[in-house]
Amino acid sequence: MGSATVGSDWGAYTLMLQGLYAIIDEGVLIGEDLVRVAQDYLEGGIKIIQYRHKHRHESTQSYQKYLQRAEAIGALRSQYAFTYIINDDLDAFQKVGADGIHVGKDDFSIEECRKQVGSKIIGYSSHSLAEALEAEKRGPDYVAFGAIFPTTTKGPGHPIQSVEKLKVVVESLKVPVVAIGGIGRDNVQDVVETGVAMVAMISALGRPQSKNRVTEARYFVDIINKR
Ligand code: 3NM
Repeated sequence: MGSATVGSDWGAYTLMLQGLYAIIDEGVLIGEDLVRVAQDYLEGGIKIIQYRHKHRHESTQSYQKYLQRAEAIGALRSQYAFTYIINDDLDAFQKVGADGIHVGKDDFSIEECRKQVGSKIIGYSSHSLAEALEAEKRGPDYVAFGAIFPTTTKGPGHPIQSVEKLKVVVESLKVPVVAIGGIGRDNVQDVVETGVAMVAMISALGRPQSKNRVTEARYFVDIINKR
């Protein structure tokens, strides 16, 4: 599988860049208690959580609430050992003392992030082998590749890859790879068999709201960690 080593001074994190990678997306889990959601995922054994809120700047109030939630999720690290990643917001990353930041091509550059986060984790979203290889040269700690399957979480026109393409990316990169997009009960096994280091999910873990999220998280953690 993809190496999960992220640098010589990263001993404590070496094991944390692998396994199930839960994304708590404000736009998908609308109106829910996201700190509770995070807690359920952690109870279910998840070790990597990303908090993502693409509409955080709609008002000052919504940004403040977002920051409070970001902080509250991060504070769960006093109870659970997990890696906490903030999506595309260096200010929030600094304010909440997160373990890492995740960016894509329209966000802060990897170089800018590195200046600000030092040796903490930088993740980058890629949508082709060429982009993944090019991004890797710029020094992220992991590269995500997607969407592996069709997903309603991203808008229409989002590129859809395949398990075969994922396998090529996993074999071509030295940094750990995250598979993302449309992954759930029906296809997680195929994704795991590519040897990918991490498997990211938004809706399969958190939707519908009636799901027992602890059980759901544990189901996926067991499959992903079994290999
Ligand atoms: N990024 P779900 S696909 C946030 O291709 C995101 O980079 C993607 O959500 C990419 O697990 C995606 O609900 C959506 O499909 C993932």
